[in-house]
Amino acid sequence: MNWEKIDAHAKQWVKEAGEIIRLSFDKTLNIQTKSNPNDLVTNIDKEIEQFFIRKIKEVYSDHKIMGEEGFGDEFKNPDGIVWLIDPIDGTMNFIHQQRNFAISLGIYENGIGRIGLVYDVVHDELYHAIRGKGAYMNDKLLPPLKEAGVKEAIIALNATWVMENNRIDHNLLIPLARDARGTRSYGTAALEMVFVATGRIDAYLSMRLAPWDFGGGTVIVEELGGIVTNLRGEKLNYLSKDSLLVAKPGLHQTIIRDYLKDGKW
Ligand code: 2AM
Ligand code: CA
Ligand code: CA
Ligand code: CA
Repeated sequence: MNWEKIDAHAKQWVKEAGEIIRLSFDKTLNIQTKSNPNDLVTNIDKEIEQFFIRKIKEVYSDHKIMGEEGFGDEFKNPDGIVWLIDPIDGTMNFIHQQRNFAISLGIYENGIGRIGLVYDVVHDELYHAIRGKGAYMNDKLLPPLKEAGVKEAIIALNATWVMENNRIDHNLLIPLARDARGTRSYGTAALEMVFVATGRIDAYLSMRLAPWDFGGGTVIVEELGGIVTNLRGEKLNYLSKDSLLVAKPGLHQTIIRDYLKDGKW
């Protein structure tokens, strides 16, 4: 497989999609809700997903596509080449702030991540990796991640997970939030993953994400020696929703062993 060629196409399309999103800032958005009143989608999310599908099908008609907004293909097995597309990760930020959102693309072969791209459209920062070929921010090679401990760590998580709720053992997250040097919440899983890759933060966790949220970021973080699992410490399956823990080496094992081990995640 010529991953460099696929990667070059993906890069070009992500940049073009970013330009469409930047131009949309001057236009009126059409905003709809999905599963609940805080689960939002706009005409631009849908337009960008359809843009990618059109481009991919033109050149790679045998590749399969899974996109958040549902314009991709229906399939149940990971065989062949699969593109995981989140046209806008951080839609609420896109709507309210016109920043702190990203395009995320993950390209998988038989369930194994080969290419990851996360594009911070507003800052024109493209995070990108081909498995085994290094991870980059724009054209700058990123250094491997160093080990870290909880007391020196900035950990990104959403405040709602630390509040009482019926889904998870929120009590277990309170000591983690307390022991960390600091906590942050950016509201965009894809960017929070690449912030771990660049060392801007040390770990990110979420209770429930989908393949299009973590597909691209995983390839980038793993290329640098970071660890990506669910909150039980198990490898993710790239066609299923799951919880997520992304962290520097050492820190990942510590968080699982000292904080999350007894949770029902
Ligand atoms: P999205 O913006 O593409 O929907 C927000 O904390 C992060 O969680 C974003 O990366 C967001 O992706 C993701 N997310 C996953 N499922 C969500 C949902 N049902 N509602 C809102 N955000 C969700
Ligand atoms: Ca969404
Ligand atoms: Ca998302
Ligand atoms: Ca999205």
